[in-house]
Formats: sequence, structure tokens, C-alpha cells
Amino acid sequence: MDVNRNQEWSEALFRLICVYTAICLFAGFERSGDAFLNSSNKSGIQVDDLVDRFVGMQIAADRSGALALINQALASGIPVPGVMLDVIQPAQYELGRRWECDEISIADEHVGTAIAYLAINRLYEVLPRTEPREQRLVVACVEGEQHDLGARMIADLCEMHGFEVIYLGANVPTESLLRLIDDRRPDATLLSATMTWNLPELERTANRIEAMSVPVVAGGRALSWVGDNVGHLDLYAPRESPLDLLSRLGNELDHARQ
Ligand code: B12
Repeated sequence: MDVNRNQEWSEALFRLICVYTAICLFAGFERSGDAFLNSSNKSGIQVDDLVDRFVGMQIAADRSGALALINQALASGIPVPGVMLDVIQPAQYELGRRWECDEISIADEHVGTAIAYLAINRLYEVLPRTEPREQRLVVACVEGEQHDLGARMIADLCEMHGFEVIYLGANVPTESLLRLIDDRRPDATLLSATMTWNLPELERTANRIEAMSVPVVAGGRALSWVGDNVGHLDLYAPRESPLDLLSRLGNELDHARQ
């Protein structure tokens, strides 16, 4: 394949991802959906109850209690993504709400977030993995972005879907990220932004990565908060369930390869 043909494929793939993500803007992204969780939960354990209890333990700084709850949820048959997206994520949003309403302090939020990380690390130990896909993804928060729990969940879910993942975490300096992408040549890069003030950096970084013929998928609350009011950036904003998004990303990368 010559260079032009490679570029055509990359552009076609990127257009596909853009069209797909634009459609997803209207699909609702924040949660995996209780239907998924309830159908897998044979013990009659209530999701909302789990969220309340987990938040209670976060606020009480009860690390071992929170871990026991996560283990109980797993033992009851709730799958790893269900615990992640339908228990830990809403618990984090609830912490944010309480912090915003001055019901808890910044210190309380830090304690709770540290517990959420403990839980995510526990889930990683038992992460189910499909067959390896031989596709490499880079997952990173854009420069300036400190909220990395969502990106970490996405990285773990990508691994679960068989992707090889290079996960960089919070606040990745753009120049360094670009060098890593140039060195490691991922099949796609997933960028995360929570604060809307990081959207310009997200857009600049995405443009530079695309110029290297690496497709970009962007997500995070900044994108869902601004909706389609950010010029062409909305094209990158996936609002579908992360699980659906990742299956589809895998299929699109497979097609682009053929
Ligand atoms: C924990 C937390 C922090 C921690 C973050 C620690 C960490 N390691 O992540 C710390 C203390 C650093 C922090 C700092 C700040 N925070 Co804060 N924080 C939160 C909180 C409570 C939880 C975030 C979280 O863990 N979410 C859970 C994850 C799993 O959800 P998620 O990020 O949405 O990710 C999911 C999806 O969005 C998506 N996704 C995410 N990334 C990607 C990427 C791709 C490619 C894809 C496909 C999908 C995807 O998939 C994930 C799984 O479904 C939120 C509350 C909230 N409602 O979000 C506030 C919140 C986001 N923070 C807020 C604020 C204001 C701040 C600060 C400005 C506070 C300050 N004055 O300093 C700073 C800004 C820091 C910065 N420069 O980035 C506000 C933002 C308000 C706004 N509308 O802009 C919030 C909403 C709190 C509130 N209710 O007011 N924060």
C-alpha cells in the first residue's frame, strides 16, 4: 500500500468515527444502563442501594467496608463493568453533588475518590478479558485535566475488550503525548476532558494527532456538558455507553485494516 492509500484509509476511518460519534451525541452516554446490570444480577441486590451504601462508606472513610461491598457486588453476579459504571461512577457524581451543595468538604471528596480508586484497582484484578485484538490504543487526559477516573475506567474497559492499552492518566503534557504516539503508533487515541476550559486543548491535541493519521475518539463530561455548541468538536463527543462504543470502535478499526 502506498502512502496515499494509507492516508485515504485513515481519513475514511476517521470520518466513520466522526459520523458515529456525532450520532451518539443524541444517544445518552453517562451510564451503561441498569437493564444491563439488572439482567446480570441474580441475587436481587438493588443497584441504588449499592450506590447509597458505597457513598456512605466513602464519606465515612471506610476503606475496608467499601472493598467488602465491591466484593459482595461481584459475588452477587454483577459484572465488572456494571460495578464500575452503575455503582462507582454514580457514587462519584453524588460526591460531586454533595461537594457542590457544601454538604461535604474537599477533603471528604478526596477521601471518597481515593476509595473509588481502591475499588477500581480491585475490579482490575478480576477484569474479564476477551481474545486479544492486536489493536493498540492510547488513553490519556489532555494537558491540564486532573479528572482521570473516567479515563482509567475507559482504559480498563478497552483492555477488557482485548485492546492493548497504553494508559497515561491525568494531565498529560501535549508534546510528550505526541512523541509517545509517534513512537508507539496506536490504532487510535482516546482523549478525556472533564473541565470545559480544557476543550480548546483537546481540540488542538486532537488535530495534531489526526495530522499523524491516528484517529481520535474524545469523551468525558466536558463534551456532554457543552453538547453541540463547540463548533466542530462535537464530532468527537461520544455519548453512547462505553461498552457499545468500544465494540464499535473495534469493528471500525477491523474494517479499516481490511
Ligand atoms: C473527584 C473529582 C475531582 C478530583 C479528581 C481526582 C481524579 N483523580 O480524577 C479533583 C480533586 C482533582 C478535582 C478537581 C477539580 N474539580 Co472536580 N470533581 C470530581 C468529581 C467529584 C468526581 C469525578 C469522577 O471521579 N467521576 C467519575 C468518572 C467515572 O466519571 P467521568 O469522568 O464522567 O467518566 C465517564 C464518562 O464521562 C466517560 N469518559 C470519560 N473520559 C472519557 C474519554 C473517552 C475517550 C470516552 C469514550 C469516554 C470518557 O467514561 C467514563 C465512564 O463512564 C466530579 C463530580 C462529577 N459530577 O463529575 C467533580 C467535578 C467534575 N469537579 C469540578 C470542579 C469545579 C473541579 C475544580 C475546578 C475544583 C477547584 N476549584 O479546584 C478542579 C479542577 C481540576 C482540573 N484542572 O482538572 C466540577 C466541575 C463543574 C463544571 N461544570 O465545570 C464537578 C462537576 C463538581 C461539581 N459538582 O461542581 N475534582
